[in-house]
Amino acid sequence: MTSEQQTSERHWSAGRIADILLDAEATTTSRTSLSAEWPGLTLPVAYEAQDIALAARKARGEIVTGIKLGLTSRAKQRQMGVDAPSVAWLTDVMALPAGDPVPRNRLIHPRAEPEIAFVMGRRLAGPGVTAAQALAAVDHVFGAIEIIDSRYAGFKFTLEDAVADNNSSGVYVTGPVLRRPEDLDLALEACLLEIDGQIVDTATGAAVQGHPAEALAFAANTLAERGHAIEAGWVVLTGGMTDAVAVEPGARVAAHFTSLGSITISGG
Ligand code: 0L1
Ligand code: MG
Repeated sequence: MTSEQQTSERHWSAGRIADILLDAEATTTSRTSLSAEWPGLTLPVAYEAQDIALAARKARGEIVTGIKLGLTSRAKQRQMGVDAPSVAWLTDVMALPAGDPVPRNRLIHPRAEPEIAFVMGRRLAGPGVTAAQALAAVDHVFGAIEIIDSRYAGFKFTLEDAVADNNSSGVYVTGPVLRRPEDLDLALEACLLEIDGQIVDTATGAAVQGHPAEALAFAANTLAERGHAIEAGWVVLTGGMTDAVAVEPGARVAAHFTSLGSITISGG
């Protein structure tokens, strides 16, 4: 096979993977892992599929509003059986207004996870970004609940599958308290995750790569390899602090942060 044929095969595969996953999302239908069927689903191909899907989202009018890290905490890596973090895209339709219930009609099997989120004050471009440089580019920080949804049955996937699936993107809701990053110690920022008033998990920001700014630096450096930067004004979800918990219809999910306030969402 010539190198031109190899490139075109790679593009075709990434494009097909993007189509399959966007269709599964649109029809709220889960499927089995793609990596089992496509041995060519390497990490670069998975990121290429993610970017092709983003182009399709933009073509239908969605606006890129930021990025979401995935699998940045040991809890999440253990839960999903992977050992590395990853980066994916956020668009405007993924932001859920505070007070809205989980939009179950758009989701297959929603799960909730608490996160520390940033809004960027200035552009951050890798390579070589350190956590200190990353934090200096942040304008403010807030708490968030991400409602993830996987297009794979039973959330069974490899890292490559999850990357191609935009890191299980669903929707996210942001908390009521904005803080400057220098005003709090994010490694010590704690969160209690509650379902129907029962605490189901707890974590501090240190669960996220030792400090959420490390996750931000990882994102800047990983995106740089693909020719992207993190733009001023973008939201960055730094990754689930705890395991993600299934959100049943009628459930009440709450995340209580030490300094970043409380967020409650109804399971719809
Ligand atoms: O924040 C996260 O760690 C999201 C990970 C996406 C993969 C998943 O758990 O479904
Ligand atoms: Mg997440």
